[in-house]
Amino acid sequence: MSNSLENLEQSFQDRIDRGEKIEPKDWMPDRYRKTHIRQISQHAHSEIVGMLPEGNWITRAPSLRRKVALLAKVQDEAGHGLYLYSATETLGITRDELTEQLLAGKAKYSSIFNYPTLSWADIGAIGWLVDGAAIINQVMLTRTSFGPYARAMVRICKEESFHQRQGFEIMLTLCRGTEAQKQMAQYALDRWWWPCLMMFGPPDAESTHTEQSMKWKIKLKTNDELRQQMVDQTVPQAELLGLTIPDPHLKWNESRGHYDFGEIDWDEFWRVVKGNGPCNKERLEARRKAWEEGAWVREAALAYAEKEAERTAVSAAV
Ligand code: BYC
Repeated sequence: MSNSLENLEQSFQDRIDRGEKIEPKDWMPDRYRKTHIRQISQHAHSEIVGMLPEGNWITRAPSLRRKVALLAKVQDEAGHGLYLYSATETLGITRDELTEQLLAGKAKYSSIFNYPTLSWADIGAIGWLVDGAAIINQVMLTRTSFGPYARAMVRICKEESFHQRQGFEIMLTLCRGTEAQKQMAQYALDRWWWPCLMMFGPPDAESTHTEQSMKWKIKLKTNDELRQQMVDQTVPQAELLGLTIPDPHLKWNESRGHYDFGEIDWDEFWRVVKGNGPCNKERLEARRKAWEEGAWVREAALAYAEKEAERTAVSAAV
């Protein structure tokens, strides 16, 4: 490495160590840029693909109130995707390129959205657990070192916190309802619990990016630390609901001050990440269809923008 590049990298690291935010026009190491394009775009794709499992229940929500709340939640996810695509674009890649990467299977999105939503209780479980996990991860990201990402996360976290409450309230209503409703809630917890713990990513020892991302303060906590926080936070909530977490090894550990929990099936996680989960093909197909059917909207918006630019140029010349 040349001396001047070494100096640049050192002063970049010094800025991070001082807690300064990095902005799009600042000098940054190529790997920092690429890591952010990867992570923020994967995050954006997760928000957009994440609309599908819940969207599946909008027409079947059990009441008008539930329908309005679910509709608002799913629209929020679309908004989150848009802020995050915009934050990624500040790093010199276009939204079209990002979408092409997703549709070609080159970019990932969260494993959790490859599971089906089989009953109304799944909508409660997603809000309670999936958004619960998302908040734990994303509160950390409000203090991440890249300015546009950190700022987008502040607003996203506020909305996620409403999402989690609406999910928990659905679960509470079901658990206080009939025996069949409570069973439906339990069955949803049984199916979503382990995939939610997988959302935090592979164990630290197998996480390829954690060490570098911690140095750059992209991540402020490791995958395992956040996963533990999720377990510790959720156990009392499940107790309040009167539901049983499907883990016979779950036990409070006095000396650690945390819950111990059972082994995660990492083979299942990698199967899902590599495209072989229960709904991977269906999810990508839905995105492909939306992209193709939306082509005319993108073309029309572009034509309109060109006309507007011409009009502005003409009136400026007069
Ligand atoms: N699913 O070195 P690691 C939401 C990949 S959306 C799939 O630990 P990193 C919501 C990882 O990409 C929730 N892949 O990676 C929306 C890497 O592969 P590549 C999404 C995963 O990046 C709607 C490899 O495994 N949240 O909140 O340091 C409704 C090694 O992993 C997963 C975000 O995206 C996974 N679960 O840490 C409701 C938050 N985990 O890229 C809710 C932002 C890992 O080298 N992202 N992989 O091919 C992050 O914080 C980090 O990217 C992660 C992973 C903690 C997820």
